[in-house]
Amino acid sequence: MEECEIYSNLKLPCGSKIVIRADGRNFHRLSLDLDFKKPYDKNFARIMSLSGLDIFKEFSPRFIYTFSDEINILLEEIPFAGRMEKIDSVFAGFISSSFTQNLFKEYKEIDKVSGPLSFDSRIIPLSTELVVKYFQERQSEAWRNCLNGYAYWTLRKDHSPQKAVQILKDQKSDQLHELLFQRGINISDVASWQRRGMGIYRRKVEVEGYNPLEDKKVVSRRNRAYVDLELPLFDMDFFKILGNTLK
Ligand SMILES: Nc1nc2c(ncn2[C@@H]2O[C@H](COP(=O)(O)OP(=O)(O)OP(=O)(O)O)[C@@H](O)[C@H]2O)c(=O)[nH]1
Ligand SMILES: [Mg+2]
Repeated sequence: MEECEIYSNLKLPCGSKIVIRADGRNFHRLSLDLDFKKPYDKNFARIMSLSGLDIFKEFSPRFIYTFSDEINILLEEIPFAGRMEKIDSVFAGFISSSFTQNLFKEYKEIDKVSGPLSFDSRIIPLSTELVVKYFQERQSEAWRNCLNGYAYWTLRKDHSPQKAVQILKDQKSDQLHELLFQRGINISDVASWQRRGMGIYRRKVEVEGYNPLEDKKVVSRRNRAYVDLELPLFDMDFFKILGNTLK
C-alpha cells in the first residue's frame, strides 16, 4: 500500500528557511474551561513560553515568536530531510504534548479541561527578506489582537457580547485608542509582551562557575535560550543581531 502514500515524498525546496506556525485548536473553549483572565492571562502566556523553550531545546530553531495561542518557529536548518508531512506532524504533536505537560504543571484545576488539546501546524518557506516581513506581519497581528481584546473586554463591562461587537465594528485604530483612553486605559502603557508578543532566542549570558584547580569562582559567557518579554518592533537589524546570518 506504500504507493497510496502520495504525499509522503513531498519535500521542501533545498536551501530555503522555513517558519512553522502552530495554533491552538479551539482554545476559546480552553479559555472558558480554565477561566483565563481577560484579555490576557499571564499563566497561559507563561505556558506558551515554556512550550517555546521545549521546542528550542529539541529543535534548535533560530527564533520563536509567540502571542495568544500561536507560536512561530524559524528554522534555518530543516529537519527530517525536508519531508513536509513529517515536519508538520511532528511539530504539531510535539507542541500539543509539551503544552499539555506544562499546563498540568501550572494549573491546579486541570480536570476542568473538556478533552485532549491539540495544535495545528503549517509550513511557510521564506527567503531572507521575507523572514523579516513575515515576523512584522505577525507582530502587527499581535498588536491588533491586543487593541481589540482590550476594547472588547472594556465594552463588555457595560454591554452584551453582541452590542460590544457591534460597537467595535468598523472602528479605526485611533478610535479604539480614544475609547480605551476615556475609560482609563492607555494602551501604549500595557505590558510589552501583550502589545508586541514574546520572543525566544539564544543570547549570551554570564554564568558563574567554579574552577577546582585554581579554587576560585569563574564567570563565563554562555549562549542560553532567553525569553524576551520586551521585544522591539521587528526590523532588519533585529534579525541581523539575532543570527548574523540574515544579511
Ligand atoms: N481569556 C483569554 N483568552 C485567550 C488568551 N489567549 C488566547 N485566548 C483565547 O484563544 C483564542 C485564540 O484565537 P483563535 O485561534 O482564533 O481561536 P480558537 O478558539 O483557538 O479557534 P481555532 O484556532 O480556529 O481552532 C482567543 O479567541 C481567545 O478566546 C488569553 O490570554 N486570555
Ligand atoms: Mg487557535
